[in-house]
Amino acid sequence: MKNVDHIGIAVRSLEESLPFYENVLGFTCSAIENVDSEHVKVAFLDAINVRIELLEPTNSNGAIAKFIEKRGEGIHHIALKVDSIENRISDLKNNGIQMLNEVPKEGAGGALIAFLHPKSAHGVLYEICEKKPLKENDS
Ligand code: CMX
Repeated sequence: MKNVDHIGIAVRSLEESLPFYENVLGFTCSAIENVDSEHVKVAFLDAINVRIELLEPTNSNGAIAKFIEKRGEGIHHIALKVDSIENRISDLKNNGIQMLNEVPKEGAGGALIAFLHPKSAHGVLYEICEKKPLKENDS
C-alpha cells in the first residue's frame, strides 16, 4: 500500500456537518459529489496530510444509510492508495483476505475502488483505491 488516501466519515447531513469541519476545524472543502452507485453524496476536506471524506446517504438502501441507522454518525472506513488495484486484490486474496469486491468498481472522483471485509481486517473497513493518472494539462 502506498499511503492513506482518505478517511471516510458517515454523516446524516453534509449541510449540518460541514460548518464544523470548515469553520471549527478549519479544513477546506475541495469537492462535493454524488456517487449514485454507492447511494451517497460526499464532500472531500483537505486536512494537512490526509483527506477526509464526509458521506451523506442519498437514500435508505446504501451501506452508509445502514451504518448510520445501526451505529450513528462516525468513522466508517480508511482508504489506502494503491498503484494497481487488480494486482492488490489478487495479493490480498492470496493472503486469505475476503474481498467485498473482487472486481474494482468506480467510486468518487472516478477512482477504482474495492473494499476488504472488516472481518478479514480486524474490525476495520478498508478501501483500496487507484486514482486515474492526471492528464498532461491537469495541474
Ligand atoms: N467498519 C467496521 N466494521 C463494520 C463496518 C464498518 N464501517 N460496517 C459494518 N461492519 C461490521 C459489523 O459490525 C458487522 O460485524 P458483526 O457481524 O461482528 O456484528 C459486520 O461488519 C456486518 O455488518 P452489518 O451491519 O450486518 O452490515 P452489512 O453486512 O449489511 O454490510 C459491509 C457491512 C461492510 C459488508 C457493507 O457496508 C459494505 O459492503 N461496504 C462496502 C461499500 C461501502 O461501504 N460503501 C460506502 C462508501 C462508498 C464510498 O466511499 O464512496
